[in-house]
Amino acid sequence: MKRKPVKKARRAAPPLRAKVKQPRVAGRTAAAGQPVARALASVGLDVREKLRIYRYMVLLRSMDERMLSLQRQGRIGFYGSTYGQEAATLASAAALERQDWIVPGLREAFTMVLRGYPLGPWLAQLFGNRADPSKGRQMPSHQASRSVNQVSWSSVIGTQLPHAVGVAYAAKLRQEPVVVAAYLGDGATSSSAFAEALGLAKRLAAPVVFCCQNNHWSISLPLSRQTAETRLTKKAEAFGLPARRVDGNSIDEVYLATRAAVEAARAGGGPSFIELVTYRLGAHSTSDDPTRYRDQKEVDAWLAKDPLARAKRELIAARAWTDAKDKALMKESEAAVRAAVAAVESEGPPDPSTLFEDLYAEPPALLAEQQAMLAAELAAEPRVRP
Ligand SMILES: Cc1ncc(C[n+]2csc(CCOP(=O)(O)OP(=O)(O)O)c2C)c(N)n1
Ligand SMILES: [Mg+2]
Repeated sequence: MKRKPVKKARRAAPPLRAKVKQPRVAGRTAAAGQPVARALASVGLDVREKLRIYRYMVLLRSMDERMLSLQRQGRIGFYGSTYGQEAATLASAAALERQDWIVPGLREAFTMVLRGYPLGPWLAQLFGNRADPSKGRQMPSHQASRSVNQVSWSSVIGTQLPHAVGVAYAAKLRQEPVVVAAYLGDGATSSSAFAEALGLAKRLAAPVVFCCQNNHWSISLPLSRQTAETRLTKKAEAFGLPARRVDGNSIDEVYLATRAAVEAARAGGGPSFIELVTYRLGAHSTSDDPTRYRDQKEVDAWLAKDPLARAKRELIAARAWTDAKDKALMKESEAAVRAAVAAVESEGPPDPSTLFEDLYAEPPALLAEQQAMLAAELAAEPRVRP
């Protein structure tokens, strides 16, 4: 992921509307699911569910901090953090049902853990070792598991979106009550696949909710320079999709908007689009240094809107949380991450014979020959064996 170094700090991204409106029914056009959606939106978010989401946000923050440190120590090769986007990521995923699918962009690997996936194999994927369910074949941070209905990040920007429409359309053809959450960044709205996916989704009335994390940056390119139309909802409306813009750092707004859109899609209302307005507080990835292109003042302004601090304040105000409990949760989360690292890091590399698995039910003769050759080489040169 190379980028040209930019010497001058860029102009700050355009400010948000001072006040983001209360959640309302997804979209403006009539959709079959609207009564359900309206009912849900007026109920509000249960404080116990909000607390559950917050706990995972804290765990994700601990994970991000620890993994950045491990990457700098050379213990993992690469990491993409969700720093600053925890509410947008986890509160939207929490609005899905178990049978729903997540097709992520670049920030949503940890939604798997929220949906019940264990920390151990999730972490082992970063080490690419013997405990990694993807057998060391994927770039780190590209976790996936059928057990929680989630495919891996799409690092090729935008290409996940037509796939997500395909998954949703398949569910529709099978008459299954499945909705697909298709995540994307603000930058992905400028990809050709975005146009293909939204046009197709509308035409097929596919049950897909496009969850766009507008974090204001596409690596070193600010929103104002990568797209002429910075109100991303307008881009979705151009394809006939109902579109909402919400405060992506508010658990309540994200959850309620996503829930309404998901239930509308499930009830046959077709696709919709949600712009989650948030901010990438950290680097694009461990291969990036944002101090070379970004004004610290802009970062500081968003640090004051940190979704974790905000959720903590709101939960304390609702008498559902205390400072003491919060301190204990921080410690507990850090300890959980450290324990999971300790449990998987020492695993050796995947067995070389696994290179030949998973592609063919019956390997062709040429592949079988190569497998035998590798086995013979390894037997003759045991030092290269894991
Ligand atoms: C098709 C394609 N073009 C360019 C890139 C290089 N690239 C990687 S991430 C990125 C920016 C993505 O920005 P955005 O969609 O806003 O997601 P964010 O990283 O902010 O979550 C780019 C241009 C790529 N991976 N794929
Ligand atoms: Mg972005």
